[in-house]
Amino acid sequence: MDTVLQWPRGRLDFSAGCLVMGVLNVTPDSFSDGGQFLNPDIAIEHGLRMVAQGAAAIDVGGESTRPGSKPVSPAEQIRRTVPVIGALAERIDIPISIDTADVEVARAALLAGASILNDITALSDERMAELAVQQQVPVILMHMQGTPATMQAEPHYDDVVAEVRDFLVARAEKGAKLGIPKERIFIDPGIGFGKTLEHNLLLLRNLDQLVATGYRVLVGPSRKGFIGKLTGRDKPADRVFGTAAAVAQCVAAGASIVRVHDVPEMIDVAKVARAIAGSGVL
Ligand code: PMM
Repeated sequence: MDTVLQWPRGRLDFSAGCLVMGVLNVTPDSFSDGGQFLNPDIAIEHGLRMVAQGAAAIDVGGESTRPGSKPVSPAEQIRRTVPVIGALAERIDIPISIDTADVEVARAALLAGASILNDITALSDERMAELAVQQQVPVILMHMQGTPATMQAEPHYDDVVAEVRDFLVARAEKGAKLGIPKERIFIDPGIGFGKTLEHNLLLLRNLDQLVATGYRVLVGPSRKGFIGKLTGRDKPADRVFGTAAAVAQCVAAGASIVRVHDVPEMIDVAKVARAIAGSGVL
């Protein structure tokens, strides 16, 4: 796999090792930053701040997927995200991804200037793959057991690492068969999506098995519930150091991107972890 991923409307350079993607949720109810960036001006300002802090990409979402959350209509997701994506795309030159499982939202976001599809349902709707092929953009395919409304009720696996890996490889192969070039497919274990604390730990501990599939790996451990359980920190914003430990492990295991809320802090973590791992040129 080349160290630089290039597509008609974007570029990501992995030569220094794992990159940091900043999260920008334009929602009233995301578990960590819900309500903070619902005002488009404030969202745009935060996006620009993360770029200035060194984010390699920005992930914009208009639907909370926290445990127990209800789906948001495509029209409302578009209303929330498109103005923010449009304004950011005019001013920044790093890729913007759209966090949605809805193909209409994805299409509108790409039209507004996004250039990566972040699909937490991993091509459950084949039209998402067709859109990626037609628009020549990378896709992020995430594993989830159940749906956000029900996923934390009673997650069960016989072998969580093998099942998540096999699911992701199957979906990535489906995407490749539909015409998405392999190097443009990222796989993501979906930390917290239908997983107990033990499941999340096993996935992070064995992340090298996802990396060994040959697909680039993206991981989103940032401020999540498993960190709260381990540290006793109820407020997501207080989970920055816990997130740092998870990010260090992702970098050590060979992940290509970590999706985080605390961009400058995790860039420092990534720099040190990359240097220790001996990845990239420093
Ligand atoms: N986590 C959230 C939302 N979208 N997308 C990917 N690819 N991976 C994740 O782990 C992920 C995601 C959870 O909510 P947040 O936006 O509040 O972090």
